[in-house]
Amino acid sequence: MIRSQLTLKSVRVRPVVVPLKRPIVSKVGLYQDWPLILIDLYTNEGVVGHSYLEPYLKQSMRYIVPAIEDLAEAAKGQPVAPFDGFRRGIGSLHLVGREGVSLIAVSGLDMAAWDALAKAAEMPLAVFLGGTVGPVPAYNSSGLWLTPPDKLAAEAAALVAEGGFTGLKLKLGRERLTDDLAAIAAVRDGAGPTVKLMCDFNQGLSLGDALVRCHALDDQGLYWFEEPITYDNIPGYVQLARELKTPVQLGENFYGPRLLYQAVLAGAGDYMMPDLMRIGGVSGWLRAAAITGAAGIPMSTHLYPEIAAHLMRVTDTAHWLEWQDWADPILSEPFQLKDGHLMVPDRPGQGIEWNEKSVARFAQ
Ligand code: SMN
Ligand code: MG
Repeated sequence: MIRSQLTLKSVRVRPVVVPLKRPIVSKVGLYQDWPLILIDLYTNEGVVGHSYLEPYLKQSMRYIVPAIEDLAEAAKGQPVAPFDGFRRGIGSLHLVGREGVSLIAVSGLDMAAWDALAKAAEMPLAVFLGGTVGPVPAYNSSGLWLTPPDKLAAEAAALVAEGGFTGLKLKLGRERLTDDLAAIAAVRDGAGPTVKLMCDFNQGLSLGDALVRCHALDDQGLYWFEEPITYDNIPGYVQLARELKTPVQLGENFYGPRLLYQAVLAGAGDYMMPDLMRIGGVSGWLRAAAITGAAGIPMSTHLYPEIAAHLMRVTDTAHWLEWQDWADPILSEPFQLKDGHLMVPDRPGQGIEWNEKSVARFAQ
């Protein structure tokens, strides 16, 4: 029997704030806890799609939640067809901007729509997209913030042990070079010499400072330099990527595949790592993956490890999955890690369901 099209009935959007094991101390802010927006997309056929967004700023949920609700209201009764929904959503919001909140809201609904479609087909999302379930190489990005270097060795050892990881993300860009060097040495000490160090500056440096700092760290054998400067300073990135031996990574702040395309064309980075909330959900990711795939640029994920793991199984130039356990508190069955890999579960859709008790506890 051919299953008829799913149609959108309603959407429930819930803000929660979950505790973090290790507070975030970074150039993008200090966070003791972490806001999540949970989206449930109900269809007239009874299938429910889930997704979540990580908007960083608790207060931003006040305006992102209604944007998602407005979009869903306008799509009521329409087919759950994410590519169409994407065009319709961004088309309706472009007058207030094609980027920022508009794209964030569209992305959240897009991910829930793909989840619903894969569930209706009774397939894991990776299988629905033409791939298979299985392990995805991951690095642990749940710590090593801009905290005192003398604490980092023990933390690095603990982060490796959380999943047999062979890669860790480390924040750099301290006031003094010697402190960055001390942080790198401490992490190597705790993690062991073979663990790859993905180094993130979170746009904290001016181009001049980035040239000085990155050249000074270029012989440290670091795995990548991530976002040394403002994400949209494309000529600056072109210069950094040309001058540095260490590969330059960027992309978590690209709003939509076109910005990524322009960065690829310009030669702005060796590696790219779109964020699902900004690139346009699953639809945006698939389009971005076609661009990096054609260009031969390795593509990594940013946040959203559960859905990102499915997408990595079908991404031509799939590189590294960024692992954080931040959504675990509200998931009924958090994903499993094995030997530095995140295991894509053999469950329908993304394979996430909410732990409603925790959701109630962390509700805003
Ligand atoms: C990041 C993510 C979430 C909070 C702070 C910093 C980051 C990353 O840029 O790449 O993980
Ligand atoms: Mg980053």
